[in-house]
Order: sequence, then C-alpha cells, then structure tokens
Amino acid sequence: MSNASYRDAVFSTPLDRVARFSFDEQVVSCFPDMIRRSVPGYGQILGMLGEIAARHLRHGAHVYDLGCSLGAVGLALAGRLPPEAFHLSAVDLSPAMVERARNTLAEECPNHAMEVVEGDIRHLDYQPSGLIVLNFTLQFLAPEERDAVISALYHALEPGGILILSEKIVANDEQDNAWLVERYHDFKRANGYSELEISQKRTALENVLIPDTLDAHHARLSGAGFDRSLTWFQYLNFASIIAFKDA
Ligand code: GEK
Repeated sequence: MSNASYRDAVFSTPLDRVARFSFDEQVVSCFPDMIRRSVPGYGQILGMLGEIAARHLRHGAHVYDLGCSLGAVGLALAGRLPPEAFHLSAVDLSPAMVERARNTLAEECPNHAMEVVEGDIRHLDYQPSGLIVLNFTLQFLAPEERDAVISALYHALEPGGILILSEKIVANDEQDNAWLVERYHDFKRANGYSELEISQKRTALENVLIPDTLDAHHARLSGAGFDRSLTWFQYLNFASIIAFKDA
C-alpha cells in the first residue's frame, strides 16, 4: 500500500446506515488529515511531547506508543531526540495502521530504534519503560477495561517514569459540556467539515468512543498508584494529562 495521504471524506456521503467507526483501509488513507482537522490541539500535543520527553526521559529508556496509528508519536520523539536517547515500541490493533506506521518510521527515521507491533494494548506483556504514551487511545476501550490497562502501565513504568494520556473528555456539568461540544462542532466546521459529515461521524462514534471526565481520569490514575497527575493541556473537550511515578 502506498503512503499517500488523502483528504478525509469518510462521512461525506449519506449512508443508509452509518457504520460503526473502525480503523480500516479507508480511514487509514486519510488519517493524518482527519486527526489534524478533528482533534483540537493534536499538533501542539505532539510538539510538546518531544519537549516533555527531553526533560523527563532517562537516557536510553524504553518508550511505548500505545494505539500508535501511523506512528506520529514516534516521529515527534525522533524529531526532538537523538537515536541513542530512547528505543520505542509502537503498538496498534489495526493491521492497516501497523503496516503504514512501519513504513513511515523506517523511511523517515532509519537511525532511530522504533519497532511497530500489531497487538492489543489490553493484553500486552509490558516491559519496563521510562515513558508510556496513550495519545487518544484509551477512549476506544470499553470503560470497564480502562482501570486494568492503566494499572498494567503503572507497573510497567520504571520509578521516575511518566505516562502521557491524551483523551476526548466530557465535562462534569451538562451545560458546560453542551457548550464545549457546540464549539467543537464549530471547530470542525471551521476546518471544512459539512453538517452531514459532523453528524454522521458523531453517530458512528456513539458507543465506540465513550469519554470520561477529567476527574475520572485523575481518580483512575491515583487508584492505579500514580503519585501525581496533572492536566497539562486542554482545548475544548480534548485534554492531555501527565502522570508521575515517583523515583
Ligand atoms: C496519534 N496515537 O496519531 N489495542 C491497540 N490499539 C488500539 C486498540 C487496542 N485495544 N483499540 C484501538 N486502538 C495516535 C492516534 S487513534 C485516535 C490514536 C483517533 C487503536 C486504533 O486502531 C487507532 O489506530 C488508535 O488506537 C486510536 O497520536 O483515531 O481518534
């Protein structure tokens, strides 16, 4: 498959029944365009990830990128850190994503040690790591499966290690949430999505992407053993959290 990237028109035709959203070939080919136009702050989070890693990562540490899609986290880290600074395992459940990520990382960063593994983050045998990134991935697991994954990641982290967790979130207050969702739809309109695309994607993601509140995320991290967690980024109903395991 070529590495060509297309504009996201996945939800631009009126379908009789809107399929559940899945990470298939059609989504993969337009993925970079889709995520940039539909996740507020996506580029800023990736850019800052390199800075955070440069500050926190023990030299030569192992890094996980869980739910790597096309390998953007690996690209961001390799763009900021030299090859000897870290080695990375990028994991994704979707074979189409894994194939593209593997090609991209090998082509763009041949000197960095970055492997791409097809696997399910719910059942991985995690190795000790200094940094684990879940960039908009936990949200696709069923809510009842999230505690066990976060707990496994806490145990995999070395003392002094950090977890970066970026997620679509829901506000505690219904009125606040409605405002955030409305402005999020404005954000998508401003980025060229039509009313039909916005409403069809919303339907497709129903029951596939169930967001937690920031409070629920922090409580889960604390319950898993993390010593401290803070929301370091928020743009509308999208946020990124850093969680620390003390040295
Ligand atoms: C980025 N982090 O560009 N195990 C492994 N992968 C999974 C699982 C699972 N159980 N469930 C879903 N995925 C990326 C963006 S996208 C976010 C992450 C989005 C994978 C799924 O195949 C998809 O590639 C990814 O998680 C979510 O920084 O599409 O909004």
